[in-house]
Amino acid sequence: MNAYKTIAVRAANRAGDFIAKAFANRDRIIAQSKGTNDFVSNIDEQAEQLIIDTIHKSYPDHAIFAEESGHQGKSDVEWVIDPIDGTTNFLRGIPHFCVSIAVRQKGKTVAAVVFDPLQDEMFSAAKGSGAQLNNTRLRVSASKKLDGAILATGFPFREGQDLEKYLEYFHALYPQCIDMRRAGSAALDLAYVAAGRMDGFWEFGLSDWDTAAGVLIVKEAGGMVSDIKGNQYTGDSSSILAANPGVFKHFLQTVKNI
Ligand code: 2AM
Ligand code: CA
Ligand code: CA
Ligand code: CA
Repeated sequence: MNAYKTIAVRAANRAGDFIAKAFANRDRIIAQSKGTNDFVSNIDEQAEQLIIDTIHKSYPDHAIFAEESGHQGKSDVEWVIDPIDGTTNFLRGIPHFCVSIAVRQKGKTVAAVVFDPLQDEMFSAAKGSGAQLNNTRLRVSASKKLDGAILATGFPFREGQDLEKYLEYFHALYPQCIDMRRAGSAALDLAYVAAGRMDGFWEFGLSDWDTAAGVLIVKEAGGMVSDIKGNQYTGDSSSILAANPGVFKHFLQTVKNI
């Protein structure tokens, strides 16, 4: 196994166990607001530190870019960490959240894990070696059209986001597909596209740490990723589309005039 992926899996397991215990013992969770509709808890912060400690034990010189503590160190290798993706679910007692960790070498993602500790599902990928769920190889769904597709999405809950624009896309897409799901964890949405549970995923306004791991897992499972107009996706893009190749093509055709 890719050495970085081994450490990412170890860090995600450690943090995931800690988060799952806290989820079961709800009384030790202290939530704080970071801004409008944006929450963090002591568990996010402690899980992030566990992940960073685990990485630094094997790679003391590697750089870190983590949601709650920001940038740390300078190196060709950078670990992009979202300790709990789906904090709103976590705080509400909704059992749908994950740990997301990506490893970048000179700016290219080479290893990734998305771990759902309650389902004990470890989605992972190493560049050029495919994607797995636990020990099983992953493949995106085979559906060729939007007709028959289920798409995951996220609503524009962030301050300053354009709800009308989002609804224009929704109006164009919704009648074409079976249904949409809004589950509240972008990293798991991407992992589910990789696993063929969803045929595609689209959202506006995500951050690098939300998508860094999931994007590699989708690509290594045979999926395609771009921004919502079909331009190359980077961690700074203001929108994301990830889907199997057939749905990807039809999605872009459907929204091209918006
Ligand atoms: P987070 O839990 O790490 O903050 C989905 O829309 C994404 O947005 C999630 O991956 C989640 O990441 C983030 N998010 C932040 N606040 C949210 C909210 N109020 N509702 C839904 N998602 C939220
Ligand atoms: Ca957050
Ligand atoms: Ca997140
Ligand atoms: Ca988070």
